[in-house]
Amino acid sequence: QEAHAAEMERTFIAIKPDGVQRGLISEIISRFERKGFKLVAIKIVVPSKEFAQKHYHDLKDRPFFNGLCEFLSSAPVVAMVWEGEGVIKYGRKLIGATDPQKSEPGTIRGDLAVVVGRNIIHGSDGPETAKDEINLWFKPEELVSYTSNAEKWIY
Ligand code: 3AN
Repeated sequence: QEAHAAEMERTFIAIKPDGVQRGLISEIISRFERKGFKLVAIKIVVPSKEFAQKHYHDLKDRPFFNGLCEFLSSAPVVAMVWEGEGVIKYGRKLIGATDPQKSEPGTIRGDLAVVVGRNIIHGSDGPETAKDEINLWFKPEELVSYTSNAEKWIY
């Protein structure tokens, strides 16, 4: 039985300034799309430093916190919400380990990034952070619910 769209799991994914400037937007979107996840919200924004601090509030005591927030707010970020069964955990799998030196080949960071401070993408790390991050970055009306009926568009 098909799960109702409103009950489907959702996660927040962001392509950070380095990913955007390196021209990796389509590459990253395509990996989530081909896996079978569904894009339900997307926008390109330059977050303020205060906004970046809110987004990374869990890391406020880490030595790299300030540099990280400076970086996230320095240039456009592609903010997205992806939907699908297991998308939070599997999204992290597609992304790979935080340190690109340790992420496996075949993952986004493993294939496309080199250093931890410039690891091109963010993904929520659990159901609670997913909910918080989606609410921080998007208004409810910016998220869509739809059933894709691919057959309908084949003539
Ligand atoms: P992830 O993004 O894999 O969830 P977190 O939440 O531990 O990892 O870290 C958030 C971000 O902070 C990372 N994506 C990375 O950009 C940055 N970061 C993490 N560890 C370091 C570090 N040791 N030095 C510099 N930046 C770091």
